[in-house]
Amino acid sequence: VACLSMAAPVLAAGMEGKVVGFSQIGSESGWRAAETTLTQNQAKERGIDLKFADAQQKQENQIKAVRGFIAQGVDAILIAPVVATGWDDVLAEAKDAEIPVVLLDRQIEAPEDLYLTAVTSDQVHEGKVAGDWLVADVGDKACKVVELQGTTGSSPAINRKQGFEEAIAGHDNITIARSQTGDFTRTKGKEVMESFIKAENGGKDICAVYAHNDDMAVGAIQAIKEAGLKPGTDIKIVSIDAVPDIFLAMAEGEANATVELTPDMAGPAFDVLAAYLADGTAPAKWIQTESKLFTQADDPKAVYEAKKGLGY
Ligand code: GZL
Repeated sequence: VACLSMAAPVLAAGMEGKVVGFSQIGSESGWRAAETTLTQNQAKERGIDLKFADAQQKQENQIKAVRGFIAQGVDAILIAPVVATGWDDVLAEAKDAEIPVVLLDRQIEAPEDLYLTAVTSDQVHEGKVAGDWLVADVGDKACKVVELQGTTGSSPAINRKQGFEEAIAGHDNITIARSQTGDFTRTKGKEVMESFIKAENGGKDICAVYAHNDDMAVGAIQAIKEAGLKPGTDIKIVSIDAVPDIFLAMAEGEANATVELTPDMAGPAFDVLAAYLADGTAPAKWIQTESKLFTQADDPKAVYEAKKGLGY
């Protein structure tokens, strides 16, 4: 595992004129949109001809796009895999065509020789950091949590659930009363939170929301306010991504904690591809990006100002 600092990457040479196919999941969240923007910027700065395909969150569209890249004979392929399974066949086709594949921001369950490397955070750790924050915040008070899961079958949804459960294990005062996917979107996050509020005494019995990303948390905040409750005080809000809008909510006292996920996964991907395409240097199978907790104590207004220009 190679760990990365959050410092601005020094742009590596070696990819000028290369053709890279990028199968992106879609634009389901602010973080996803930022990853797309930063990938396109990185490609431009490095002289890469980026072929971009948006899959509208459907795996079959991603597989079709990858087959198209193989047919075009691209030099390399980036995939942000919407779900963790079902990739073996198309990755074997890329391997047969001797086209290296780099996974961005989500892992898959497949033989490691089918991809060059995966550039992702440690998503179990992200869930643990979120859970540890809540454990410290509630002390031994009884706390009923509702969970907004990411896309069903995606590695972040599986791993962030696991990490949060590890954090609250042994703290019997904290229980996850309801858990459902909000598919990483604001709209669905709001809808599911409305159903949780209805089911839990108008929301009065809910102590906290754990959302697998900030966009679902922002949707939940709207639902909580429409139910006449105060997000951030009546119901604590903890989520992941650290997109600018969660810091606006924090500055208003309407969100409490978020775990940062860098949207610049393409920089490290292009760096290792440059080396691999030059002389076959193979990177570690996992390039891990950092995770950092932010709370209301971290000057959220200033963080919002600093982040809002970074591709979101
Ligand atoms: C996590 C990434 C997730 C983000 C969401 O690595 O795949 O997908 O947390 C995005 O915002 O939709």
